[in-house]
Parts: sequence; C-alpha cells; structure tokens
Amino acid sequence: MSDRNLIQELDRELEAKNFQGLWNEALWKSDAKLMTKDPKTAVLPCLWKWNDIEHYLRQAGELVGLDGKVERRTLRLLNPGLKDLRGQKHATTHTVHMSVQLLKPGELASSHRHNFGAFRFIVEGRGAYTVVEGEKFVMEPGDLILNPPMTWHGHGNDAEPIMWLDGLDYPLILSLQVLTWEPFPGDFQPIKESFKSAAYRVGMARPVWEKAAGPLAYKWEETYRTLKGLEGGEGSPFDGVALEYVNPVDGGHTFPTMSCGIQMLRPGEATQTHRHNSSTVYHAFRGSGVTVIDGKRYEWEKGDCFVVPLWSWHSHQNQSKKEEAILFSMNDRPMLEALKLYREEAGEGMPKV
Ligand code: 1HN
Repeated sequence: MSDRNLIQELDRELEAKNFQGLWNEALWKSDAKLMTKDPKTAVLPCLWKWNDIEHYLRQAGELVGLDGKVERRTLRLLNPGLKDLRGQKHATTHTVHMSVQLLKPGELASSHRHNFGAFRFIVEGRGAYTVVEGEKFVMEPGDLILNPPMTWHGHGNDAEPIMWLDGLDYPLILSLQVLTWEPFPGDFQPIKESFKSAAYRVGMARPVWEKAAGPLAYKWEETYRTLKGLEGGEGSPFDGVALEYVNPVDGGHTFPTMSCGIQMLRPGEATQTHRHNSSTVYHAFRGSGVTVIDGKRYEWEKGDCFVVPLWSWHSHQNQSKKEEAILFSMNDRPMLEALKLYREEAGEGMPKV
C-alpha cells in the first residue's frame, strides 16, 4: 500500500476513535481559512427603519394577546448574516440581542428570571412600569432600566401604549451553553412596598449595604442634563459627546458582558473613522444622520436601529445643521476586555462621510 493510502487508513481509524491528525491536508486548509490577520465575522451591517418596526409591532398588537402562551410581544432585530448559523440565528449580532416590545394598557407580562442580563430603553409612551426583584420602576422615554442576571422581572401597564428596546446578552450566554430560565411561581411577582424609594435611588450617594448593582434606573432627565452639560466641550473624536452608563457600585461597564452608551452628535458634527473588535447596535433616539460602515452609507432617522459589526471602519455624521442627534447603543466590549481581547484602531487618513 502507498503511504497515501496508509495515511488515509490511519485518518479513518483515528476518526472512529475521536481523534484528528492535523497533518490532513484538506483539514489544514479549512482551518487555515480561519487564521487571518484581521478578525472575520458573519455579522452584517443592517438598518431597521422605525416605520417598519412601529407598523409591525402595532399589527402584532392587534393580533397577538399576552394570554399565558405568549409572554412578550417583542419584535427581534435579526441579523441577516446569522440566519444560517445554527443556534445563533435568533440574534442581532453574534453576542447580543435587541428587540422592540409593545405593552398595551391593561396588560401584564408575567415574571420570570434568567442568567442572561437584560435592559429596557424606553422609546415611546410613559406611565407603564417594570418590576425587577419586587421594585417598581415607572418607564418614561429615554430611561434605561437594568435587569441584571437572575433578577425576577415582569412588566405592567395601566397607562398608555408603550414601546421600549430590550437588550440582552442572550446569544453569548447561549453559545457558552450555560443558559438558564425559570418562570416566577404564581405568574406575576408582588411589588415590595418597602421599596417605594427605589425610584429615588439615583445619583452618586449609594446604600452601603449593597455590594453589587441590583435593579437600577438611569432617568433620562439626568442623562440629558449630563449630555447638555458637556455639549460645549471637546467630546470624543470618534463618537461626539458620548457617555457610558456605568455600574454605580464599581464604576465599571453597565454589565460584565455588555455595555450601554448614549452619544450626542452636535449639529453638523462629523466624527473620525475608527474600528474595534466589539460590535455595536444603535438606536436613533433623536435627530437624523448618516453612519458610514466600510464605505457604505446608512442614513438613519428617529427610531431607526442599525448594527456596526466588529472590525468594520465607521464614522457618524449629524446631517442637521440645527438639531442635535442622539444615539443610544449597546456593545459587547466588556466581554472582550474581560478576556483581554479588545482591540481598537484609528483610521487616520480614512475618507469621511
Ligand atoms: C425577555 O425576557 C424579555 O423580559 C424581552 O421583557 C425579550 C428576548 C429573549 C429572551 C428573553 C422581557 C427577551 C426576553
């Protein structure tokens, strides 16, 4: 028998015993395709128009009730690049999920908990509430409400129709194969009267007995005041007047896996180009503009959502000379930093918008 046949025979024998010899040429070539100087991602840039989101969500509002079988009326933003990837196809990027949820007056979305983290960013409507670990948070446009892993949460509405963004690190937790989820015994968790003060637990003075950030609300009024206060300053060359929603207990990122940010592009402001190996999902909270991703223009207006995949060159521009533009965003940078993998590059000399 030739050496070649002998090697093939060996490879077959190894496979049957759950081994793999890396001398196999075809295998080496397919592995080598993954070994590139720059990271490769299946995640594609994508823009979802608010007109569509609102239209389909209102239609679902007519057709779909929260009747025990359906727990949440939420419309997921599906990344077109991940459709073929088993296990990850229900995702906005490979690590995070964003959906837009509608809750109508009189509705209750039952309580549950899971080991993936979640947040709500309120887009439209006011007066509904979310209950996290028995604490009631009234929702108003621009508020960010954190729902840390393993905290019980459900939503209620006795005011007007409300729409908010759900952000979760669920695709990451799913790919780590450690996901857990449980319904609350008895459907909706009771509100703890002793936590009437939750809404006032804001700012820099914190309870000394809390060693970890629990449920938490960043009220829009305070966030906006900070943005406006910094308006006259330099800002970030890549992001304009950009804030991160920090963890008030340790000053770190919003969650250990993902982080939330809000940035104001001042009238006419155009940022410089850069890239990083974290991915970002944006939501245009106010104003309109254009984001250039790897040379392609994505024009956005109020309510639109879009993805900037990892390692793609990008810059933003506020197209109005009069109005400010405000982008809310979520990213997976904390996870990359924790693994000491985070990388960022400025695109000196790269063409702008
Ligand atoms: C979830 O629990 C909520 O609690 C919203 O409102 C969206 C998407 C995937 C998995 C769990 C919620 C979700 C979710």
